[in-house]
Amino acid sequence: MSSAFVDSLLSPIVARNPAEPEFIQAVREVLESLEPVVQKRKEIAKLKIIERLVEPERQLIFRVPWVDDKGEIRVNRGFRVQFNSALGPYKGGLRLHPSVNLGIIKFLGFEQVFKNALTTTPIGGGKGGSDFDPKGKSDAEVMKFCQSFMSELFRHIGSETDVPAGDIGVGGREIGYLYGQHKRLTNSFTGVLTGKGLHYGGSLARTEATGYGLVYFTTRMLEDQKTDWKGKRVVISGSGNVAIYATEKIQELDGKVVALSDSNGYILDEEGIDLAAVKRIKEEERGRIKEYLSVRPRAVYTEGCSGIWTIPCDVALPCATQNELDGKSAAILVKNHCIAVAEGANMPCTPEAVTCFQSAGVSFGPAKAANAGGVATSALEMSQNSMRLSWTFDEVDAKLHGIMDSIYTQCRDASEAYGLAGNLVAGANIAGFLRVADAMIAQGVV
Ligand code: NDP
Ligand code: 2IT
Repeated sequence: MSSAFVDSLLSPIVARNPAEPEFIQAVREVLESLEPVVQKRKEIAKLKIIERLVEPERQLIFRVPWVDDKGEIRVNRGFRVQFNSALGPYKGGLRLHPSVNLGIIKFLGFEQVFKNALTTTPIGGGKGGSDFDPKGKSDAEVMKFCQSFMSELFRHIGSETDVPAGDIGVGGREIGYLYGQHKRLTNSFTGVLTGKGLHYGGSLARTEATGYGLVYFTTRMLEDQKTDWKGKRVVISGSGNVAIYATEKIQELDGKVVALSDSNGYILDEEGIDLAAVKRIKEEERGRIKEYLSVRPRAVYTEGCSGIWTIPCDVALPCATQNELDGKSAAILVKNHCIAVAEGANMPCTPEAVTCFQSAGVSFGPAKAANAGGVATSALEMSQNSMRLSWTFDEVDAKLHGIMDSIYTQCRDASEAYGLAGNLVAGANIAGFLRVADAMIAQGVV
């Protein structure tokens, strides 16, 4: 969808940010939702809110040298993009994956600004990471990388400044190593990272939060169609943190998850996924999803990951990575009578896929709303750290559930208020934008 409004705002952004297709894709999607808002609120154009919002407040790129187990020196590139602090300290994960570059971190940081606003917790948006590939690395190598990465990053972050967390390739182990190095360098024990271990300041339910939150959000989408998870056949891509805990919650709600994947291929288990086996393979052994066949020989493994969307299902939850579900896959899901798609990953559906779902009347939950449970619970971890108190699992889970309900309501109400009822993409973009824009307006030209 192109319009004079989008084109005029986007062309200088494209010119200024060459070779960053994912960043441009994320910006374009938001701009496509904002025309009615800018028409109604004249000060937004006058105060150049959009022009300011698309320019990160600060972008850091740094060398990360480390020594591997063979004594070879390796050099990676580290990033932290501090995108917007209108609502609070920069907040967002660190991604360790060979595909990481500045454009990827900027798209993630940009999305994070709106997502964090939707949580209504006091956090701004940022993102970081490195092109380091944790696959096949020893524990010692991962630790050395994390220590080197933090040896530069520590100058730029702080519990009131910028609070990183996990993302692809960064879980409890990496957060532990990063935290230890930060503590050593600053001589302070502070809530500078979230996703920490429970014995040193982490929050109960943070591990589960993104997956559980995704399911709470999707429950509301299903309720709008007067249905629930009971007996629903569900396909989930990925088999990492988000995919595993989405599966766990769906099984608790009597849905049937039949497929999971990793970057090599996918498994289909018509009996329903044995989650204990997946957790052992993925969380403990750091193995490949293919190994699931040794536990469930009747399951089927297929090489290549995009084929997972050809499996007939009622609900599809892409939980692996950006642009993993394209227009062709979306058309197959529609043909197979899928009724709801919600994004656990960040921007996993291409624009063509989103258009395909929306025009076919498939309920579609966009990432910045549907996967906000992780960062929302990170904000709850920050609160607990500040209070020096720990809430129980049930307390955190109840707050998470309340936040996901509120995000759904905000998206629905904003879409209705701007004449776009049912379009949760527009609703999320508008509701998130207005929160950030109002804070930016109040704070002047900074
Ligand atoms: P993990 O590292 O735990 O798991 C990532 C999963 O996605 C793995 O199964 C991985 O397979 C697969 N994957 C990664 N890259 C690709 C690729 N290029 N092609 C195919 N599969 C791929 O990460 P998370 O579960 O934490 O993150 C998954 C998604 O959710 C990301 O988009 C992330 O940004 C988003 N997200 C995460 C949150 C969190 O709290 N963790 C919060 C909100 C969103 P393999 O092992 O083969 O690489
Ligand atoms: O994409 C995301 O929202 C995350 N990776 C979680 C960020 C966080 O700060 O918990």
